[in-house]
Amino acid sequence: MQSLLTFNHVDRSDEQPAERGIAIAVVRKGTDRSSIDEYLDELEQLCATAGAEIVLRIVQERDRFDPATLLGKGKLAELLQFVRDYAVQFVIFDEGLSPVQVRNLQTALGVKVLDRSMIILDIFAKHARTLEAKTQVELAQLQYLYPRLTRLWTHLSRQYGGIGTRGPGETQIETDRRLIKERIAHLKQRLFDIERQRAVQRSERKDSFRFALVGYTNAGKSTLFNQLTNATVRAEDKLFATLDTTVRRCQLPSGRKVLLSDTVGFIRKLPAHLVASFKSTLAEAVESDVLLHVADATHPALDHQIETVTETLATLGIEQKPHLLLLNKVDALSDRDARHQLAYRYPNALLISARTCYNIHSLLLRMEEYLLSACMRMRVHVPYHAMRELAYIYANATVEHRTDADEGITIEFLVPRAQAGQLLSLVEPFAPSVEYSLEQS
Ligand SMILES: Nc1nc2c(ncn2[C@@H]2O[C@H](COP(=O)(O)OP(=O)(O)OP(=O)(O)O)[C@@H](O)[C@H]2O)c(=O)[nH]1
Ligand SMILES: [Mg+2]
Repeated sequence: MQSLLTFNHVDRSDEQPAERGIAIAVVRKGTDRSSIDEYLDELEQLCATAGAEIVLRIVQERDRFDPATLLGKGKLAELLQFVRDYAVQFVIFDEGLSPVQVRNLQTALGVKVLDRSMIILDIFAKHARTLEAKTQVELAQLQYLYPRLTRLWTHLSRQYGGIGTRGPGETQIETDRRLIKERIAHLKQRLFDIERQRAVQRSERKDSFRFALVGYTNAGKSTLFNQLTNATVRAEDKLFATLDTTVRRCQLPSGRKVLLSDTVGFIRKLPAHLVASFKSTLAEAVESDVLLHVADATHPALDHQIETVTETLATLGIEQKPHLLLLNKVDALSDRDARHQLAYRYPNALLISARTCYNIHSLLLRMEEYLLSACMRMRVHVPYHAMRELAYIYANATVEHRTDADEGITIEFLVPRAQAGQLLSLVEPFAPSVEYSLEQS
């Protein structure tokens, strides 16, 4: 019985020809055509990442949406004809479908019917590697599928298989809601335990200044991360190549060190369950000092992608955090004018190329500015009998300068504002033998 609920992914992309499908956007009359194209381009890219090919795109403009099937009867008949003519295995809708709509459409069309969330969940399932990511994906999938996990789901996966149906319950008919609930509770507990461990690790790093890379999926976060930290995390031309968080040290031009994290990317209409399940993965970004928002400057939907990321940051409650917009991939922009236009449209952004390292030094200098503006400079004279305190300073601050004299050691260091008070209270008991001066950078 347990296997019913265990996540069960089979990667078919290398073994079988890609599944073929029709992508359909049902929009209100008068919706801007270029946005619709963007949505369908992205849907097609999502399908390609999941291992499927879109052979036909349909846009259906409507004044009102039919609650039972989204489409009207006439359109549905037309769609059925396309399904037959093109011999496709699935139809995917850009909008969210209710379980009832999925069922009705499936009955009418005789093929698998998917929506955007299902394909995103499918890709997450395909790319999850770590225990944490697998647990998060399974939880999100079960929560998403819970209302659908009646006979419909097992019927679906048995009948059609393939993309959009990978997940719990592939092989068995018993879809006992009680068991699913138990599994959800179990996964939540497991995530809670993982999060507790993570919290301990994060608290050990809390004295370091932290930057987090965030951004739309495929913007180049991992490529930039590798450049800045000499790491080798997976970076590829795929949506959601990264599903977990990696933290590494990054050295700034002055030699000062900060921490940098790379994490899962965002996308338009990211299923709410996924955001909720990935909370522990995103905690590093939530608790960072500065966000580095990486955007793909060559993408036709650049503005919308930036907006989506800003909205997602707002749902995480961190849209007010200091952040720097990085317009990446400028090496691939065709002409100089394009760069100038970007610089004009986004005056506060930094144009970079993670691939060719263009402006990476400027980025490091900007990071240094953030660090300095959040720190205080202190100069302390420590007598030789206070070596324990000296060691404490070395452990908790960035020592910039040290002079050894007969009567003791004078050191100058940077300490994050938040820790300056604590450090002072430690140093003050030495008064009057200890002098200190504060200089704000
Ligand atoms: N031309 C160009 N391509 C880049 C640049 N940076 C990244 N890429 C390419 O963009 C694709 C995505 O890069 P990743 O670093 O995996 O992007 P990501 O933001 O980590 O993506 P996810 O983890 O999937 O959300 C890869 O094919 C990279 O080689 C760049 O500066 N210029
Ligand atoms: Mg990545």
